[in-house]
Amino acid sequence: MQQSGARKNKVLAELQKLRQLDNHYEDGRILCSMCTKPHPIAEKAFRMFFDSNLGDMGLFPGTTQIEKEVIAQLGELLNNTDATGFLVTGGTEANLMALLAARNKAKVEEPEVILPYSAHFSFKKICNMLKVKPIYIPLDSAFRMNVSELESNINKNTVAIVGTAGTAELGAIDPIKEISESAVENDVWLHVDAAFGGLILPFLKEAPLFDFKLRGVSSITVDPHKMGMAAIPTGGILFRDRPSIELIKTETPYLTGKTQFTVAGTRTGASVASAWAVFHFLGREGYEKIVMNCLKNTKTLTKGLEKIGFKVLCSPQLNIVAFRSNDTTKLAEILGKKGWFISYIPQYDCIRVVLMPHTKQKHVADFLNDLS
Ligand code: 0PR
Repeated sequence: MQQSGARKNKVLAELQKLRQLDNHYEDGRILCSMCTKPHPIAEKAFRMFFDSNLGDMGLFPGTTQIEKEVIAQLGELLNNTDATGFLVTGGTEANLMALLAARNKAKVEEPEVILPYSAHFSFKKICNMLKVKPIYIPLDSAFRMNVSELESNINKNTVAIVGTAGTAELGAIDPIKEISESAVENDVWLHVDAAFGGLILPFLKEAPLFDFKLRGVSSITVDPHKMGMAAIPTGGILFRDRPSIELIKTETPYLTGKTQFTVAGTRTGASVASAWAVFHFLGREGYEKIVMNCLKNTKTLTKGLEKIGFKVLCSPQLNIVAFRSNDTTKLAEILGKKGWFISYIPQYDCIRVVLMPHTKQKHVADFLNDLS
């Protein structure tokens, strides 16, 4: 650090220069992200609450109430008005809290978690941190957990089963209904990772069951900073009921809040306010429009790719398209050189494109044009 401070304008100008090195969602070139440009009202709300800290809740009763209201709205969307939970840094922290609760509940010496091969890589970190052994289940031809292999892997050490509603790679939705039946039968915690799909599926006319309507679902990850258009970082974890959060409680006697449940201690209230603002501003109708638009762009891209002759891996259930060519790595390299940010997924030898709200019709047309 330099000895004496610099002038405000100089500091800001230097930051601006560095900011210009970043890529911007508005350019329409970012097709590899599950985050997007937060809604303008999210930015305003974020600024209003930028110094509020949910780590010391008693100091910020207004922000505390906002968090409760956002959780209540998410609970309602996910068919459980009794749900309880928190807004955290993202899907990783949300998944961590769910598995921590499940592990603490089960109290077994050699804990195992059952998850499909398609589970997000955050579970690798989590299993490492929590010392839980991952048991991976193969996928079916639609890249969903092959439930016929589930039962035989459940044993006395199983602390949780994880299903995904919208996988990061292909947007596939595991058969949560069937998984839930197994979870109920075997009395095992079922965590649904709907970090991405959780703010899409409730706005579709026809969607597979994936939420608390299913009796076996104990917890759900749903991230407002993905399709919710809230500020980064805003993840969400919801538990079916109040006793579940007692499993992850830490006493914090000298703080105004007296207890914490989240992994993070100091925790921004700005995220919470940003989610509240977008939820209220858009309402269900606003989200429905955004989701429909993303799905329309998904359809345009899928059709365009097939017309050119690319193989689309599976019919997209969400706004994610995965495709391959004869030489997909080479194609990914060429697209990169042309300035497109796409993901190459080695596991499936495919290119993944996520059609987020910042991707407009024109960008899809430009992308197809370059591909053809
Ligand atoms: N669960 C699922 C199903 C996810 O898709 C993700 C992230 C997570 C959990 C973890 O969430 P956090 O990253 O919020 O902790 N999915 C994206 C991915 O890994 C995250 C992402 C976002 C990647 C923006 C790139 C990017 O530019 O693909």
